[in-house]
Amino acid sequence: MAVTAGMLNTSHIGYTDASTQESWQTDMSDFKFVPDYTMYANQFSFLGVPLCADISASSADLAILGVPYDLATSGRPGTRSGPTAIRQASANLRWEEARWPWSFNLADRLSAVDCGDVMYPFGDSPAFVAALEDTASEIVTSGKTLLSFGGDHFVALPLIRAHYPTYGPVALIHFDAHTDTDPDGGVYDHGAMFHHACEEGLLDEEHSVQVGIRTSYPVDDHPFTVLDADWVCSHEPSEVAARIIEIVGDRSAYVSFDIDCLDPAYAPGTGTPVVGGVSSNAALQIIRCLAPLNLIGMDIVEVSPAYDKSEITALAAATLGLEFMYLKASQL
Ligand SMILES: [Mn+2]
Repeated sequence: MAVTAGMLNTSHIGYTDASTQESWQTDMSDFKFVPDYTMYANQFSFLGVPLCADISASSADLAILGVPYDLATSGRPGTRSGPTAIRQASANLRWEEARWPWSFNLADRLSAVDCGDVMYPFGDSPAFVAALEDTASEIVTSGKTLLSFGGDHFVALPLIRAHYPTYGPVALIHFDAHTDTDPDGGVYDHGAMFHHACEEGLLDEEHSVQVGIRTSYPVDDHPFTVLDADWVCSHEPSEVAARIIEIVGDRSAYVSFDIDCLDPAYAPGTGTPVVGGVSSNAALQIIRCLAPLNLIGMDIVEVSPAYDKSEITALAAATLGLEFMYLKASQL
C-alpha cells in the first residue's frame, strides 16, 4: 500500500495507515536497559543511553535523533545509513568513565536519551520534512538539547526551523568544506539549505560563521563570515575557537557539522569529499573550546558509511557528538 503524508501518525517511530494503526509501532515499553560496556553487544542506541519512545515524558537534558535521509544529495548517496553507523561506532566510546581530557563522568552531569530515527515514507521528501520538523519541535519544546545525526546536510534546514519558535534567528556555527548557500539550488538540495535558511529569516547572519570552507563561493556577496580551511589549518584550534566566540558573541548558537569539513584522510566516508581539510583532533579541540557560548543544538551530517570500510568516518562523527555532550555537560 502506498503511504502518503496524510497517513503519518503522531509517533515519530512508526508510520502506518489507520487500519493498521498498531501494527507498525515500535513498542519499547518493556525493554529493560541493561548497562553493557562490551564494545560489540547491545548497541541499540548512541553510547548505550536509554531509548526513548515518549519524548515529552522524558526529563533528559539532551536527546539524540537519527535522521536517515539522503534524497537531497548531489553526489554519491548513502547517508541514510549514517545514524546506524554512528551508533555502532559509539560502542568504541562507551567504556571510558571520563572521556579524556575531561575531568568528570558524563553521566554524572548530563542525562541523555536516544529517540531513534525519524521515519517517513521513503522517497517522499515533503513528508520527511514534516516528520522531522514535528519530532525535532517536540524535543526542543520539551526543553532538551537536540543532537542529530544525519543524513545529508539538507536535514539541517528542518532542524533549524524546529528551533526557531523557541530561539528566534540563531547564530550558525557551520563546519564544512562547502558553504551550502547556492542561490540557484532547489528546495531539496544539500548545497542550498543555508541560502533558504537566510531567505526564511532563520539565521542571525551577522553572528554566523563557516569553518573549514575550501570550495568556491561568491566572496563579495556572502551572508556569513568564513574561516576557510587554509586559515583554520594554519592557526591553533584555540585561536580558531576564539574567533568563532568573537563572531557569535552571546547569541543562541546552533552547530551544524558536515563531516566533510574534515580532510578525507580523516573522513573518507562522505558523498562529496574535498582534500585539504581539518584534522579530527583539530575539530575536537575547536569544539572543546566553545564552552563560553550558548549552544542550543548540533547536527552531524553527511556520514556515508559505504565509502569507508574502516569506519573511521562514523567514529569521527560519534566522537564529535560525544565531545558536544561533554561540552554541554560542562555548562550544567
Ligand atoms: Mn560539505
